Amino acid sequence: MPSNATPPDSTPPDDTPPDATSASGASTSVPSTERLTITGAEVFVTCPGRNFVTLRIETDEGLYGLGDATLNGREKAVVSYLDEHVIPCLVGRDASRIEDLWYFLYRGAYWRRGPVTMTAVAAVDMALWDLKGKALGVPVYQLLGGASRTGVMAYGHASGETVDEVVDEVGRYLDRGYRAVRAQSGVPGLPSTYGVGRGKLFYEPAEQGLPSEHVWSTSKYLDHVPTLFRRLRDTYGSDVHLLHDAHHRLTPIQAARLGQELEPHRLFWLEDAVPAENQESFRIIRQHTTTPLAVGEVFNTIYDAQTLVTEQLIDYLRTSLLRGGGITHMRKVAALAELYNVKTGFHGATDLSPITMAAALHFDLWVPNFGIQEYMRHTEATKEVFPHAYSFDDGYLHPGDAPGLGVDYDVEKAASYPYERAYLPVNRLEDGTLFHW
Ligand code: GCO
Ligand code: MG
Repeated sequence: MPSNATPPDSTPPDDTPPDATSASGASTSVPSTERLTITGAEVFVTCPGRNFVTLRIETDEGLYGLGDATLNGREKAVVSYLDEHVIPCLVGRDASRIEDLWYFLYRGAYWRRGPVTMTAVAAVDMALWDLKGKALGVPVYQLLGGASRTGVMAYGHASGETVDEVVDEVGRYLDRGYRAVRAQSGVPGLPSTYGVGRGKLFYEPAEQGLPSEHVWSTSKYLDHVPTLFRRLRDTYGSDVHLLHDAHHRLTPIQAARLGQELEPHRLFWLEDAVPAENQESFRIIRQHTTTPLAVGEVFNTIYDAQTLVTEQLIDYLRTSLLRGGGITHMRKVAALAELYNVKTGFHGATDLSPITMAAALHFDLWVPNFGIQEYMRHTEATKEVFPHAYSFDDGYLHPGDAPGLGVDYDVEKAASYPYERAYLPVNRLEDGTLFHW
């Protein structure tokens, strides 16, 4: 398009729906379903304990929508993608055409998929759903089809250096009403390992400065994990849902062995047993164990999960709205998964901002094949920057009934927490070989 041309939908199209008042014949306060023209958009970065990237899309009606654009350890890549390549194309377009804009950004880029692109697409998509909810005066879960349940079951993170510490920590989660807890412990003989938190209630793996290096031994880990879950079942019985994350560190046959050894302890799921670039590896695991399998927090599109879902190789799909292109794409992924008895289990680590958490909770409350929602609490400073309507009560989350996503962004407070470079750690085997983190 020549630079002086207007975007194709910048003038009211011929098929503009009649306004709600004249269509119904009533003189009402029915909210507008008409065109919402995007007048501008801004990207904000803040670090209230960790970095978050936020997209705010403004419209001619004075309404704005918010989207999360945080990609842990690669934040500035998404900022630049949005500022340089997405926002200039949004101005003048109709914010109410969510599906059309999704395809404009996905197909229109030619270079599809990948975490940077899909995080940016997700940020726009969340902001557009937020805007549509605000324009119509309803919470987003009502736009999706309404509530399918009264609350969203959440799991928290219990961790500790030793089994005793983890057992105590799981107890603290149960005291707070949680029905489901993920348990991770230090491994004897290893100085540090994935998932062992530095703070209570939240675990923040990214560290300021350049990437730290950890040491890993799969054999030490495999020998240790069954002990942890035996102790947890002995202590708390069979009612609590227990989860575990292997963080992509096993081979299929190692995962098969771990799954078998954990069967007596009846996990809710074993997560990220193997790196899932190769979806076929799950066939091997599946042939050997009935321990339920979850994967997908690093997936970006339906194609990353296609074999896993259609061959029923997994039980839960972890792809969050933030990585999977927003609500528009993930509802298609969830619909495919439903056909094959695969449930959702959205990633909900602290590196997803409260905007993603809010969007996830609207989706979770509606989606028929909901499984569970990960919930790591954000710091108090983060909650001040992102005031939100969602709440936790007795093990369940609820998105609240504010119009749109029900989350805001306090620009002034955010500005007092400037960006700080941070990276996720890397992992090496005991002989120095670079491994999966
Ligand atoms: C989880 C994840 C996280 C990731 C983190 C990376 O299951 O919550 O594995 O802990 O490591 O989101 O940024
Ligand atoms: Mg994980």
